[in-house]
Amino acid sequence: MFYYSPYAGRGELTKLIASAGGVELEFGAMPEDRKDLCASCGAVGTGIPVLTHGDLKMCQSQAIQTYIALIAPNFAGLPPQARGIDAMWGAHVEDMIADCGKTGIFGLLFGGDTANFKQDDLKAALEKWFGLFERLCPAEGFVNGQGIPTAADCCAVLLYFAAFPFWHFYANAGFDPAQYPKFKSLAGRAAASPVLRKYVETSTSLMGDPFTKYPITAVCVVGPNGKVCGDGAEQAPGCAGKVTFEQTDANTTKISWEISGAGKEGLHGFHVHEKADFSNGCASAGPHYNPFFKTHGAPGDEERHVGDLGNITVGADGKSSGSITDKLIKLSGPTSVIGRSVMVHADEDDLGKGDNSKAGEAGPPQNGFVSKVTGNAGARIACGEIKLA
Ligand SMILES: [Cu+2]
Repeated sequence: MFYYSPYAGRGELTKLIASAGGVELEFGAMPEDRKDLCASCGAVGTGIPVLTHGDLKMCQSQAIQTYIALIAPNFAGLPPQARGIDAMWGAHVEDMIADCGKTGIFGLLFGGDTANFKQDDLKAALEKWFGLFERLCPAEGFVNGQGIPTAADCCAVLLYFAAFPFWHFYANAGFDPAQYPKFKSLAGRAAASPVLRKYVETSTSLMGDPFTKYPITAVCVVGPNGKVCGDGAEQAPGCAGKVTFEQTDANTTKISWEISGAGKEGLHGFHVHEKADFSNGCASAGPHYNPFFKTHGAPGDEERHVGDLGNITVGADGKSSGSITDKLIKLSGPTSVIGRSVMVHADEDDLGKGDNSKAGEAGPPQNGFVSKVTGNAGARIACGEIKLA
């Protein structure tokens, strides 16, 4: 039985390691006064997390992580060297938190104390640690060269995806962990691995955030964004409209749209793309937003990009309006779509169920043959940047 707060903090790494290792953790309800529970687990004061397992009662996050990894069936064959490297990563994470803590960030987060917060120091600490992590990350596969992520890879997932406290460190320091490419792709690979993907998607603690206030709203004004030749805008030169987003809790965002001039009647692909770069019209907005390294699918599928919103229905008058609710579109935190783009396509999105025979070929996706990449949704007829309202 594992006891911790509902947010990521120092409890999250244990949960990630349990998931990767195939250990089913039970979560205990924290008593209102936890003094006795903590004391019985060997803790000073009311420190958490604490763990009970049969006769075992213990505390200290790193010790609990080690214990869970040792009993994990998926890690049964891990050599001692790998266990050592895993422990090293865990210790680095603790040292990083301690370094960041010296900059007054927790006083700022919990008490609004701006006077004693040293932003430059926080940024320097993060740059120091991420420089190290980048150096320790493999270009491919996982840290210990195993077929599945181990605790070291779980550290990368934690640092990249956990809202509390990590994304508050980054936001307040003006720091972007996505600037570390090997680290970013290791975190994405590990999060997308079969042993972690379910956990990462459904965990309420990983991206849960005590400091985010809902609702959050955003708008996106879409249009052809110039470049009438070459990027599809000529197929519906007057396509324009507005898309609004409202996130009401950690896993619910309502997306409403009103589009006109969308050309032919019928279904048109409708996505969030990675970037709001329109330097080459809608063509330069990048692929579907896909932080979890998945393949293209329908909004209700488990295997889908975060940006996969399916189709909108355009009438004979070229207009479309409607709304959907989605669980993966977020307006804050590590997988926020703010600063990314909405895209309207000329053709129907086949939702990953069409011709995919050229998906593996080099070069840009070839429309009509890349169902699991683009949904074969054709030209990009309107796009715009998603901005906080
Ligand atoms: Cu698209």
